[in-house]
Amino acid sequence: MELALLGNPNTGKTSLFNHLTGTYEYVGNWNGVTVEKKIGTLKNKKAILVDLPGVYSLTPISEEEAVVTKYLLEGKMSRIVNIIDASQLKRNLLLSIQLIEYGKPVIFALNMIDIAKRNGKSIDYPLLATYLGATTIAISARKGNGCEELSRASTIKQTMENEEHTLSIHYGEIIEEAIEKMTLMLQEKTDLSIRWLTIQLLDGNAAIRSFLTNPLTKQEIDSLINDVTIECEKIGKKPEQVIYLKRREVVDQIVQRVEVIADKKRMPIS
Ligand code: GDP
Ligand code: K
Ligand code: MG
Repeated sequence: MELALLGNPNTGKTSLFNHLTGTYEYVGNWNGVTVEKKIGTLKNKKAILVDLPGVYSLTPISEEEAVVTKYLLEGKMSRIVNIIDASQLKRNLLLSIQLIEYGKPVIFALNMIDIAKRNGKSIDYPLLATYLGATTIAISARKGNGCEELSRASTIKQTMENEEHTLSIHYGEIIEEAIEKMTLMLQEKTDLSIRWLTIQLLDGNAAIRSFLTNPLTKQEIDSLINDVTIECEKIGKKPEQVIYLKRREVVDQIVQRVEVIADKKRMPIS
C-alpha cells in the first residue's frame, strides 16, 4: 500500500516522515525538476510513505505544485496523510479541501499544537474531525507523539475505506453548472474523481489540462471555461476567484467553530 504525505511547507512533514519511517531512500528528483523525491517504509511495514513537496495549493505555478498535481494524476496512492499546522489552520485547510475533493481517503495529522497554544489558541480537534469527515489525529512531529496512532490509523483497512468525507463544497450556481457540463465532456478513462478534475480545470490548473488526451475534449473544455469566465465577469470575478472565495468562506466558518481563543475570555466587554 502506498501512502502520500502532503501538506503546506514548514508544517513538519520531514519530521513526521522520519518518525513514521525507519529507513528511507532518496529516489532521485521528481520528474524534470530539482525537487527531491523521498520514499520510506512505515515502521509497522504495512505501507510505503511518499514524501511530497510542501504546497499551498494544487494550481501549478511553482515546480512543487506541478509535482504534487502530477503525482495525484498518477493516482497510485491508496490514501493521503495530510499534515496540518494547527497554528495556521485557515491557510492549511484550503489545501485540505482540495485533497478531500480528490476523493481518496484522507487522514489528517494535526501538528504544531504547541505553537497554536502559545498563540493562545486551542483546537477542538474532535469537532474538526467531524467537519472534515475523517480521522484527525493530534501529533507532535518534532517529538514523535501520536505517530504510532497515525501509522495504525493510516494502515487500518476498514475504518478508512468506509469513511465518507462529509466536507463537500457547493461552489454556487455558475461553477456547479459548469462542473455538470464539464463532467459530460470528460470522456477520459480514469479512476480519478471527475468532480475533482473539473474543479481543478475551472480553477485554472494547467497540469490537469495537459492530462487530457483528446484534443476535441480540450477544445470543448476551453470554450466552456470561456463561457464561465464571461458569466463570472458579470459579478466582477474570475472563475478561480469564485472558487477561492467559496473555499475561504467554508474554511472561515470551520475555523471559527473549532478554534477556541483563550484570550477572548479575558477580554473586557466594552
Ligand atoms: P517541512 O518543511 O514540512 O518538512 O517541516 P520540517 O519537518 O522540516 O519542520 C519545520 C520546523 O518545524 C523544524 O524546525 C521542526 O523541528 C519544527 N517542528 C516540527 N513539528 C513541530 C511541532 O509540533 N512543534 C514545533 N514547535 N515545532 C515543530
Ligand atoms: K523546511
Ligand atoms: Mg521537508
